Amino acid sequence: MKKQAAAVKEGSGVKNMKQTKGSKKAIRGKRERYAQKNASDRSGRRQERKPSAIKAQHAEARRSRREKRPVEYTQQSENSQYIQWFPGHMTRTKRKIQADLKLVDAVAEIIDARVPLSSRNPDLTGMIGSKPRIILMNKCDLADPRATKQWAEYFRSRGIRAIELDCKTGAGIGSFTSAVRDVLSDKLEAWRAKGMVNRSLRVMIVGIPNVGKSTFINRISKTSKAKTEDRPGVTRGNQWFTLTSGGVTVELLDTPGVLWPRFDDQIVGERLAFTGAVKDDVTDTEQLSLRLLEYMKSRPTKAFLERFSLSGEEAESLAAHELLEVIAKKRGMLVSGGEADTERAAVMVLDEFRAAKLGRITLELPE
Ligand SMILES: Nc1nc2c(ncn2[C@@H]2O[C@H](COP(=O)(O)OP(=O)(O)OP(=O)(O)O)[C@@H](O)[C@H]2O)c(=O)[nH]1
Ligand SMILES: [Mg+2]
Repeated sequence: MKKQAAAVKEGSGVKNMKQTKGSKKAIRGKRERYAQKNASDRSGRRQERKPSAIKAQHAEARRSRREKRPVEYTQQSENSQYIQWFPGHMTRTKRKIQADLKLVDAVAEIIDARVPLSSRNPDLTGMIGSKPRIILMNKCDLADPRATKQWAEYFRSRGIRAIELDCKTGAGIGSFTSAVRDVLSDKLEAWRAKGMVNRSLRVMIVGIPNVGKSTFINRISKTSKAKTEDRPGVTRGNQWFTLTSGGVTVELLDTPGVLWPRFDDQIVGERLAFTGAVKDDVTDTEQLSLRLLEYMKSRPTKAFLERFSLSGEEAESLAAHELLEVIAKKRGMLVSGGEADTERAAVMVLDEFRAAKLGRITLELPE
């Protein structure tokens, strides 16, 4: 009886007397948690949580449940593949570019506005060295306009002259000649001092494959002499074009697109395959499209959901391969037996992404 009274006084009650050794440990843990919860602040007062704070916490929990936070697209997944494309003609092109650099006054590097970092060839940067250079951010019509502004600012803040370009409509083309004159201002001054007026400016156009180098040259020189096609590896040799703008003659050297022997970061190779800079034959199109769907699932655009008649929940909850099957069926792409034709659907998903039918998407942002 005395023992019982003592136990009650301690606050652990009769129940405590019946506990086994193991559950005593559990009770100690419970006590510690209780003590922590009621911990005093330095002034010795118990820290009490205000009802408003509790309310806010509950509201936040409700919001996060409702929001369905996007699943992060990760560097690697079971759908990732090793991507590499560096055929022999690219090695020859690199040599030719290096040899022809002495013929030009400046270099215009064309990059893809959807992947402004991944589409910069690190080897070209090394080769060009200190030659005056401008960057032409092409295919802006396919990229997210807000992201393009951020990238333009990114280059500007690094002292690099960058022009936002859309060779489909010609937007931005008008700034090219003045940008070239800007980066060559010292040279132009020196020429003027020597009496060398009316000298033409020579600019080499470089960049990765399929980024729009030849299309840009055709647009600005108002010709269709440079061969263009929607596949990488079209231009096979260096070729000169001439244009006159504002009384200045500019000679442009078109060059074949070059990649580099190994993508250190496989995500770079993947992005270049998404945007069509890497030949489709060297990738597994279905796997590539699954990776693209993994990306789209984590950041679904309105256009993506609408085009494939998907709900946000559907896009989020289905695995990429299930999503591809659903898309194939919704588009009536079936093989005999009524199964989804995922091969055809994969090509269609990539094509629609490349044509910005799934939205104007920029795959990378400045840090
Ligand atoms: N939407 C869009 N498409 C473009 C733009 N510029 C070029 N293209 C398209 O991109 C594709 C490739 O263009 P090309 O000019 O052949 O590219 P390239 O850089 O010369 O390619 P290679 O010679 O293979 O290195 C073509 O289908 C063009 O019509 C642009 O600003 N917007
Ligand atoms: Mg070309």
